[in-house]
Amino acid sequence: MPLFHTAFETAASAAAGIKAGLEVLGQEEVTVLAWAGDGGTFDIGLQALSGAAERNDDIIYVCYDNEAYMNTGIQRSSATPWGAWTTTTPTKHPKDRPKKDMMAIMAAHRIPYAATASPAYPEDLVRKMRKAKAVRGTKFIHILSPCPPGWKTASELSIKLARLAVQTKVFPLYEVEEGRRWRINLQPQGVPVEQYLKLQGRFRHLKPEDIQLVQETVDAEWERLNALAR
Ligand SMILES: Cc1ncc(C[n+]2csc(CCOP(=O)(O)OP(=O)(O)O)c2C)c(N)n1
Ligand SMILES: [Mg+2]
Repeated sequence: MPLFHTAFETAASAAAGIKAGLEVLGQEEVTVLAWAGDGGTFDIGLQALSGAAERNDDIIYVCYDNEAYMNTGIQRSSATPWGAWTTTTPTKHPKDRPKKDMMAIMAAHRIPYAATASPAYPEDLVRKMRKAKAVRGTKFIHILSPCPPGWKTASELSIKLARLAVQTKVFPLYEVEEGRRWRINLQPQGVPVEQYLKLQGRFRHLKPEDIQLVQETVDAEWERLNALAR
């Protein structure tokens, strides 16, 4: 598969340019996929992604979200959840802002397809990739993936953690068409968020009242999503 490695904030604009070039060459059938981290997507590449989405450039954009700038040593991004430790949000001053709602931002662009996905649910992930490939215009796939050194977790717990993120409603699996039709793809069991948080060293400093606040926020966000999907 031909691959173009570009500056991390330019994933969307580089992909849009490659697609335009292929169209000039008459190779419209080639799928162009951009792969970027949460820092590259939620923060530094947001403007390039917004531009591509507003033009409805025919690309699949995958955000591989591990909730921090991991390659450079675990700095907070706007995808880092409230309460998390990172090297720039030490335990005395953990992150005091919520994770940016990237799916809502993409839905607000009224792109044809946006979806969340998880390595713990590979059939759902593959179905969404196939769907994205079949649709013309900008497609956004948001994948949450644990990072053992950044989350301070054991590698062998990664898939369990990815599954718990879905089953606690921290990261629900859903899709949005044209920014208007919202569909929840899996009904979570509603496992208490504590089960998810307690496995991760980045949340070890949280007090019971902090965990309660996370639970209330997750429940409120889930209600909001359910209302959109009704
Ligand atoms: C313009 C620019 N600024 C800073 C860097 C340094 N840098 C390389 S990777 C990275 C972190 C990227 O974080 P994210 O997009 O979340 O991907 P992750 O490493 O977590 O997979 C940074 C800041 C860079 N490569 N280019
Ligand atoms: Mg990252």
